[in-house]
Amino acid sequence: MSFACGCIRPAVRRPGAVGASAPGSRVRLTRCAAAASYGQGSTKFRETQPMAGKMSEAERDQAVQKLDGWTVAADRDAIQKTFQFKSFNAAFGFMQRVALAAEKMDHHPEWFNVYNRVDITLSSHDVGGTSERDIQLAEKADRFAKAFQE
Ligand code: H2B
Repeated sequence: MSFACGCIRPAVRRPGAVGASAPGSRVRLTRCAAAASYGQGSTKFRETQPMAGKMSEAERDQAVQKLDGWTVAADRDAIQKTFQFKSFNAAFGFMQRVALAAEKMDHHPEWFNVYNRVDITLSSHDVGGTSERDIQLAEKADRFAKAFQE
């Protein structure tokens, strides 16, 4: 069984539940919590929000210019930015905000953190390049960063 969110996850067994599955039997699959709630991963979201397709180079370059400090990656069709904060606490607080937004969007960053620095690369793996989802997540990241850089 699979779901619109793409999640395939074994059902959580409650302690004391009767009827262990026989060896080799199929695990019962259930819908993930993220998809069950009204988030971007939900069926409802997928029905109302078509997936943004791959941008042309010209569209991507124009969109990146409008962002604050984002550049096109040298070696692939992706956008990137390095964020600096006053402390690890601030950097990690920022990452938590981005992570929650990313999960809601079902669109996740590639990132690297050391102490007060966070390098983020955004690309849409499903279309093999940059899409409007990357631009939207970049804008959110910029907004969250401001709050943690004050
Ligand atoms: N994140 C990013 N950055 N690109 C994707 O194409 C993508 C994602 N796809 N997060 C999602 C999850 C996909 O793997 C699931 C199955 O919807």
